[in-house]
Amino acid sequence: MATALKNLSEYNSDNLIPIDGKRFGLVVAEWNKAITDTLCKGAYETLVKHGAKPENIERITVPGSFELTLGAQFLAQSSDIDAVICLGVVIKGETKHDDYICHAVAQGITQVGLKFNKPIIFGLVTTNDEQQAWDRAGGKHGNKGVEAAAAAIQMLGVQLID
Ligand code: RBF
Repeated sequence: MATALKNLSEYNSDNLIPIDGKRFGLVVAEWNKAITDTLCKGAYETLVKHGAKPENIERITVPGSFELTLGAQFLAQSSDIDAVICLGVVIKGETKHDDYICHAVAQGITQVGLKFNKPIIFGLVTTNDEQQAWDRAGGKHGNKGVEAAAAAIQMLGVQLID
């Protein structure tokens, strides 16, 4: 299983460009708020660690992960924002709601990224239970928010190469 091998807080800094002039949007779902706040902290601290100015990081909250896509679009349509990081936690329940939400978010985020030609990062933790989610929000598998922020920075570097 990939997550058993990869610690989400470990990434290769060699690929990351300086981001002191860049502006970031964070879209954070309120479902499973304690966990998504921890993901958000990991993402925020990673951006600041790599030179982002706190005033250049805009956070918005949306009700649940399903709304991450529209939240991302609100931010992406602003010419000020260079990259958007979407953070949510979807935990399996008795029904297939998790499947519908995850597929909708994956497709929606892809569309927003292609429409606005900006990195829109899929920072969705999808697990069978709450403990597995905590394991990926600063627990034994690291923090998905850190990984998502590193992906955003790396993608901004990729854009520069043409
Ligand atoms: N949103 C999440 O971010 N994570 C969840 O695990 C989650 N589970 C849900 C389970 C059910 C049965 C429903 C109806 C909604 C759930 N949502 C969850 C909320 C969803 O993303 C969205 O905010 C609401 O459906 C309103 O559009």
